[in-house]
Order: sequence, then C-alpha cells, then structure tokens
Amino acid sequence: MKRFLICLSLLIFCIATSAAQAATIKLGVVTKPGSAQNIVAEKFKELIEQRSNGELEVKIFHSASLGNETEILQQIQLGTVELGVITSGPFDSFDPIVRVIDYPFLFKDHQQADQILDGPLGAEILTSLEGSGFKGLCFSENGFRNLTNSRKAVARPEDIEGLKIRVMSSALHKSIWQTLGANPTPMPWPIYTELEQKVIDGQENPLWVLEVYKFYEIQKYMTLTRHVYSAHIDVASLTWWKSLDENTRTLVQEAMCEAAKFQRSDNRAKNEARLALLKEKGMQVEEHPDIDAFRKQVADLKDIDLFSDPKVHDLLQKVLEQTR
Ligand code: EAX
Repeated sequence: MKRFLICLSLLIFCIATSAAQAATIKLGVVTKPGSAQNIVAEKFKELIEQRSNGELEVKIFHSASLGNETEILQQIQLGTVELGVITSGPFDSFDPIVRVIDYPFLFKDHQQADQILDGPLGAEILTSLEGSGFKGLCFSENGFRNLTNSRKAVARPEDIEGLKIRVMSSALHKSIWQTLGANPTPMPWPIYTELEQKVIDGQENPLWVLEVYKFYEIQKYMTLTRHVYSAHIDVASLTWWKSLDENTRTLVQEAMCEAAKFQRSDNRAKNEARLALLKEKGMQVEEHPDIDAFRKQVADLKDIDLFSDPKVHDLLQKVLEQTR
C-alpha cells in the first residue's frame, strides 16, 4: 500500500510538473481581431497548440498592446517577445533589404508575389534578417495598398499634389509619396483619430483595413493604385529560436507557414466583397487610375541612396528582372 502511494504521488508530481512546463509563447501584432495579422496569429495558435499536445501555448498580444510595430520588433530583437506578424514596411529601419519587396509597382499580381516571396529571393530576405536578431519564418500578407483621402478624387499623380498622406515608419514609403508630390507624414498605427480630425488627409492600405477599421466613415475617396504589395514578415526572436530543439523549430516553422498560406488565400477571397461593401458605404472609388503615369513618376527610385547598399541593390535588380 505504501509503495502504491509513493508511486501515485510520483505520478501526480510528474503530471503536475509536465503541465507546468507548457511554455507560453508571446506573439505580437499591432492590429485588432479580424485584421490580416490576427488571422495569421490565430491560425498559428490553433495549429501549434494542437500539434504540440498542449506543450506550447500561444498568447496573442493584439491592438498595439505591446506598442507599435517598431516597438514590437524591438522586443522581439531583445527576446522578451518570441514572435511577431509584422508589416514589412517598418522592418525598413532594421534591415534595408526589405525595401526590395516594398518597391513600388513591383508585383503585377498575387501569383507573382507568391512566386518571388516563397522562392529563393524571398528566402534571401528572411535569412538576411538574422543579422538584426530576427529569424524570418515566412511571408503572410497585408495586401496591395490603395490610396484613400478625404479631400478629392485622385486619378493621376498631379491630383496628389499637396495631399497630406500618412505613411508607415519606412524611409522608402516616405520617398515614394514625396516623389508622387504628396506631403508624407510618418505615423505609427492606428490612425483613425488623425484621419477623423483631419491632421492628415489620407492614408494607403489594403481593402481589409478600410472595412475592419471603418475608414469608410472618414475617407470619401479611394483610388485603386495597388502601388505596393505589402507583405507581413512572420518572425521569431533569434535568441529564442536558438534556444529551441530541432523538433520545436520544425513545429513552429511549419505551423507559421501554414498559417501564412491560409491567411493569404482567405484575404484574397474576400477582396471582391470588400470593394462592394466600401462602395455601398458611400466611398467614391477610382477603379482605373492612370497607373502608367504613377509608375513613370517613381521609376527612378531604384537609383536613390536607399538602394545603394550593394546587397540590397543586387537583390532589387534580380527581383526586377524576374518580375518584368
Ligand atoms: O495593417 O501601418 C500600416 O499601415 C499597416 O499596414 C498596418 O499594420 C495596418
């Protein structure tokens, strides 16, 4: 009997300690539930918790509860946050190589974006991020960005003259809008209040943002510029990554890439209905702006200083060749 009791208490002890060992992974996103980043995060959580039999637990910090995207990236670098689903724009100040994928009018469609990002050129970007403390896992998407504003219909570059446009914290995005004649104002997410109070006239983001954040209430005009295909880079803290065993790394990598693919197709499938909804809500949409004119205006950006680093320059050349 005594033996039995000892065995039983040992068993209970083992169960209790193994339950206590369930590691909690912190995952940061800046946007709110229902947003593109959260759809990736929630899918990842579901997959990894299922596959690790409860040994890994994911806690999603959304709605900027860890700060803006730059601040989340800093915490990932430090290792105080393990994972992030972060728009590629703000990576600009950590590693200039990401400017390559935010290059204006680079990808003609989703298929081409997938082909480059899921291929060797995308892998070069993910690997390069290790130099700044990130383990790049895969690409999910924000989507093709479109211009909106509260002042006037925009169909050509000259219509943009003087518009105060909020841009992400990215030197490239600022240059794009300067070159197009706007007055670009870098500002972290979220920006509803600034738009509402007319501190800024406009912004640029994919269709889902206008629906989820109800920008149709405060932005009358939209132009389907699709000027930048905005990826999210799904990253882990390199310090944390190095502390993981091989099995856990594989689990995390596979679950994140599956979540990314799931989210990309989910996002794309919803775009048509979103456009209809935005029109129904009263937005005036310019569906056929003079894209050639916009494209011409930014054509020399590849020669500016932001692309002077030889590694960045070479990769941009390669991507431009493959997307022509
Ligand atoms: O998804 O800051 C931005 O414009 C980003 O696209 C934001 O994460 C919304």
